Amino acid sequence: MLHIAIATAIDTLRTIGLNNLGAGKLAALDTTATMRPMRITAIHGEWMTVHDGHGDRQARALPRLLSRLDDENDALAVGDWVAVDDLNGEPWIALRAMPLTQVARRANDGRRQVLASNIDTALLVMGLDLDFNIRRLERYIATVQSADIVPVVVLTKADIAGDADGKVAEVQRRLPAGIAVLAINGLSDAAATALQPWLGTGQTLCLLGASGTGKSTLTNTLAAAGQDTGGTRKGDGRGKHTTTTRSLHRCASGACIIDTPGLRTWRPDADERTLAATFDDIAALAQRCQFRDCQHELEPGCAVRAGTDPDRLANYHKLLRDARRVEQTPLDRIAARAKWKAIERHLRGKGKR
Ligand SMILES: Nc1nc2c(ncn2[C@@H]2O[C@H](COP(=O)(O)OP(=O)(O)OP(=O)(O)O)[C@@H](O)[C@H]2O)c(=O)[nH]1
Ligand SMILES: [Mg+2]
Ligand SMILES: [Zn+2]
Repeated sequence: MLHIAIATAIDTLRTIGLNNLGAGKLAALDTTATMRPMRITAIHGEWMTVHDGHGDRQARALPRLLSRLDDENDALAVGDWVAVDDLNGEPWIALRAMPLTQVARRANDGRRQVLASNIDTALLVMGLDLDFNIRRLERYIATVQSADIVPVVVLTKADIAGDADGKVAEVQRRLPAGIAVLAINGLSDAAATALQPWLGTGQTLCLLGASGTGKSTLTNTLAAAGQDTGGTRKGDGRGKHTTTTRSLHRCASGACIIDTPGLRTWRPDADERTLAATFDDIAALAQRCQFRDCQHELEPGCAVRAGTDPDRLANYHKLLRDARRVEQTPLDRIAARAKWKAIERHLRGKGKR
């Protein structure tokens, strides 16, 4: 039921990124008259910063909400729309609106970890210095697209890179057409102009990338956020993990941007089929393979192998293999290993003849 408190707040919440679909999800919550709709803008352990469009407060979440989400392998994240209740003068997050999108990953122990919610565009940040790695970029893109979020490739440090235009062309050649690739200087206001198409009012962006690539630098340029930025460790060009928590900031353009700590590993939280579908260039070519169930490995008449960059295809296979491994039960894994051992033995035997 659309409660009066929610209905009157919706216009104010638009200034912190609420769109019509999000408003619908908020309206679907079973709120009471004392609850107020807000957005989670930062999480520091048990305490979260929530914003109502005018100002922010620190709140905790009701244990019954936390345990219900936990049961569903879900969790509160920066960007969530929530209903905050007043209990004895203290704000408590009582309900969460169903997120329109979530950026999530699998932790090492296999648990699902939500990084951010209600994201329209993910800026995949990669430095044009030592950090440059197209395979990693392809993994990020597949993960983001399988969550129905638009990826934009942002190559930073264009001002100090040798051949920024050449690198942009290299990335564009490798990726399917339709994925935007930009080279920017994150310290310059020109970065806001380059990103303008994704920075409209009501849009929420999320920065993803390794440490030291310039996510916080870009956040400061777009949102005057005052985020700490770090130097780069001498020698290996890697960042120092300056940012340690995720936080949402308002840009002058009316968009919201979520700064995140550098990703070390990012194991996708998506099944094999969904990930495969994000490689739409490969899916299109696969229609023309000789065998309907072609795996694009060694089969004759494979249109994918003939028409795809070999490194892109190798990365595709690796990503799907990794996804399969996460989905597999220990018994499946033993069976798969036995099968490969048998094939290897077979091939070795052939080689000897
Ligand atoms: N010249 C130049 N320096 C940049 C650019 N972007 C970032 N830097 C510098 O790179 C260093 C790291 O930038 P940060 O913004 O802290 O990187 P980060 O991605 O937030 O790193 P973590 O918080 O550790 O994940 C800082 O010294 C920045 O000034 C850029 O486009 N050009
Ligand atoms: Mg940072
Ligand atoms: Zn094929």
